[in-house]
Amino acid sequence: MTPRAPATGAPGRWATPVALTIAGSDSGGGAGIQADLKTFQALGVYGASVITAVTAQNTLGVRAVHEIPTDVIAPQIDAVAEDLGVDGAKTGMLSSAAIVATVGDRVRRWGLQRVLVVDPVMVAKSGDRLLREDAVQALIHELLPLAEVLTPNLPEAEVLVGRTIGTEAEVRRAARDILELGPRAVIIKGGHRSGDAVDLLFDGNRFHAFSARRVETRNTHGTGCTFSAAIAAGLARGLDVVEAVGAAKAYLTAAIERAVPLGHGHGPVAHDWPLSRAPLEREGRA
Ligand code: PXL
Repeated sequence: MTPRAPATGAPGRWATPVALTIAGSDSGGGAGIQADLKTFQALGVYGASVITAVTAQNTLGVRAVHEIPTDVIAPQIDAVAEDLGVDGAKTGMLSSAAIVATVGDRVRRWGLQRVLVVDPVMVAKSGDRLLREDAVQALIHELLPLAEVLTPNLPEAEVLVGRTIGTEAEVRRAARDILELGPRAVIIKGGHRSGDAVDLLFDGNRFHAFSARRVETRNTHGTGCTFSAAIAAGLARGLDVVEAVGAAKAYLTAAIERAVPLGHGHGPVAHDWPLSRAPLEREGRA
């Protein structure tokens, strides 16, 4: 089929901006595609989804992974871009080098670079691998240069720069080095460090620190997915990167604070808090 007009960056085309997630399915509903769609809904953008892999998973871990064939991934992206258009997008679990290459090809074909958030997902909270070892170089060379914003956590940033990162100065040096790999901005997340959760954004000119009080909780499954989806939602609404990251941080922090126990492992965050005050009211805290 011949594609119709390329479809990005046309705010106002529909009454609701369209955000697209290209990611893996989490049957437990707390991470991946499911977290992304809940985040899009909560933040008032229309959510579309391209599934790259199906995981059999709950709050305790991943039991099985089925990669979707690339000849079913590319048409999913084409179908959404051609008809709905894409005002903001994110990538999450990409699993293999072939999937990374397919997604990179489609991002270029549809000109999604200016609205693309790349979450360099490598390992799940449970420790299970979500990106094959031999796909890391593909991610670095084929997808990072296409990203408007890259959102590594500390272990992912360490893989990208090939050394350990401990001090604040090392985080800043890593951000500079990661920008050399091609993304227009990088935000190194502070969730894996101690003390306040400080995320550091570098856009080539300035550093911006986004700080939130650390919430002591087990319910952190899907936080990375939720954060990158919230940034994509902000870009879809026409926010610039600094505004989108600030809004995403506020949304995620409140969602972590409002999480209620669900499952026997790392529970999900409360994606729906802007739509429902129920969790706080149940606890008599609202
Ligand atoms: O948070 C990374 C991630 C991404 N995608 C899927 C996941 C997870 C973490 O569990 O399950 C499908």
